[in-house]
Amino acid sequence: MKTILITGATSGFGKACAELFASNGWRLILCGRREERLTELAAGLAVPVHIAVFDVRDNEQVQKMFAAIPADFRTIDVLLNNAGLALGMLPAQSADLADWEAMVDTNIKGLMYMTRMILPDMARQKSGHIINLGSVAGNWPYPGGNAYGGTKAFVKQFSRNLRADLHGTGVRVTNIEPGLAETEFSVVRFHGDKTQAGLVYAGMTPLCAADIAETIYWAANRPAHVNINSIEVMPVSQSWGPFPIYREEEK
Ligand code: NDP
Ligand code: 8X3
Repeated sequence: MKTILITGATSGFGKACAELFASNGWRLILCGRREERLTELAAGLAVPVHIAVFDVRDNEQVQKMFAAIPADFRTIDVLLNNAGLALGMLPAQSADLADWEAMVDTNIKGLMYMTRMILPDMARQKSGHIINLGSVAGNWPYPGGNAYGGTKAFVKQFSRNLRADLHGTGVRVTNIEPGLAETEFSVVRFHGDKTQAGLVYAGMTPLCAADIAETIYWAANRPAHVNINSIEVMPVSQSWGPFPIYREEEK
């Protein structure tokens, strides 16, 4: 039985991955800050589940979590670095610095803490797979994407550099880069404003959490000699626009 550790399993992609991997017989380590959600999720799954309640931004909590993993769950085949968030969509010149710091602490530092803890074991066992949640925002700029896109660009390049360092170990690294997907993502981004969040998906069909879970499951289940470096996925109704050109007569 294989084991996957999923950060951010209380909602969205992480929860959908927990359900999909469990239905395919994987043992799960489910992480998040909202304990009651993890307990409820675990209760509905017919595989062994270890719950870990902690904040990925706190390296001491991350280290304690790894130390407390029960023996049966210690050989981790896949680390899914999924916990993350966007906060705000204001232009950089008026953005809230606290939002920027929270995104850096979660999307960059939290992901690094998790990865650094698990890599020595994976390198020693000469197998394992780090799957990171990047974003189209790490590939393409858009107004208001500023620090969020910056954190996901970090995730992209960090993923590639991990592959370089892990050369010869057999450890795989994949960066998943979704576009618009309806989860709790936009409610979090707009600080709980459900109306504003709903407008993001109005009149279009966004990706859903199951779409990304299936993509992640596929990447995790390629033969051991195959490394999927990255997968960018958008809803059909999301694409690119022309470069805006500022004209002197604009008001
Ligand atoms: P959700 O808001 O639905 O889920 C986010 C998850 O991250 C929650 O389970 C939350 O758990 C966890 N999380 C957030 N902060 C922390 C923290 N400090 N410590 C521990 N866990 C934390 O969003 P999605 O499922 O959409 O997002 C998952 C990932 O996918 C993120 O990295 C996001 O940036 C990325 N992504 C999302 C896209 C989208 O359009 N939805 C597109 C591209 C990428 P809890 O609050 O319980 O701790
Ligand atoms: C989330 C997708 O397009 O809102 O990473 O940045 S997008």
